[in-house]
Amino acid sequence: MTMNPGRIVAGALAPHPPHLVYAENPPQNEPRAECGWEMLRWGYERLRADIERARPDVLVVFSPHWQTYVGTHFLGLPRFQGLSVDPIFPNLFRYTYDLKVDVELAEAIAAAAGATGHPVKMMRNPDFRVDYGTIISCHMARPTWDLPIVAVSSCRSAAYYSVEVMQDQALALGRATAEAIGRTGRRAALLASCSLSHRHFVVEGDLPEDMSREHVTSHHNYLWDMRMIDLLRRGRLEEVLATMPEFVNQAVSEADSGALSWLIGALGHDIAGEVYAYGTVIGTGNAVVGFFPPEAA
Ligand code: 2X7
Ligand code: FE2
Repeated sequence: MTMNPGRIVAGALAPHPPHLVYAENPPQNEPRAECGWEMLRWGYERLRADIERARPDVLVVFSPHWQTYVGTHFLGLPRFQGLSVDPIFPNLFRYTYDLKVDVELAEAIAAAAGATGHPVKMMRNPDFRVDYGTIISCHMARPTWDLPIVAVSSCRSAAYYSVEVMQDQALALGRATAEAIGRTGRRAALLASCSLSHRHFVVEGDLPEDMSREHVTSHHNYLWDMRMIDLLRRGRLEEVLATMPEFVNQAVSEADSGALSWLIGALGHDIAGEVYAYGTVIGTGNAVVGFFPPEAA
């Protein structure tokens, strides 16, 4: 029997402010909200439908909040269950999760990345608490949790080397991800879990979902968000990479985690993004953007 070659059927910039899950009031999350951040949530609804149409059989998510300073780690057991609490916003996110992992694909990506000389490790501790970035991006992209995931950590090399080093590593990891997906015959949807500009207010209102208080922290950051979104919409992904060091420094972007560079490395060529939404969350800039490689149609 021959196996169909796998492919990336969808990619997305899928930010993970806990506020979005809070405002959706899913049964898994304990706190209750009245409303909030509708533009982003309605954008996610449309991304969801387009991902569904692409018929993926696995979600591969790269999260800035699983921080592994020695190399890249991958969830390595078929199931993880627990309670995930946002350390900064425990009032908004206390989420009971029960998720399935595509361990075969995770191991294949780890092997492909490891073969490039990058340190990799499988997380096999059954009590490991999955980070909120992974859970929120997966929840917003696929709230039914009917697909297994592959969760990829961020080794934070922008923090202790430079954005350039981070980006070289993330691009290589992206290429290894695409190669392993091809080899294992998966139809994968990739989620780069990060905000754009990432300076947030340090004081929260009594009612977190009071939208009369919500706006970007500075015009400077807004201009940077628009510059990056313009490149993403026009499919100028090489230019996104070239602009990344300045963007990260100027807008304190959460793309410093490598999530967006990893996605671009995996996509492997320029492709125009569909911008479903842009909105601020406690002052940070967030865009929901989908990429649907034509060769996967
Ligand atoms: O982790 C986050 C984030 N990236 C953006 C906004 C608010 C909270 O948490
Ligand atoms: Fe974050």
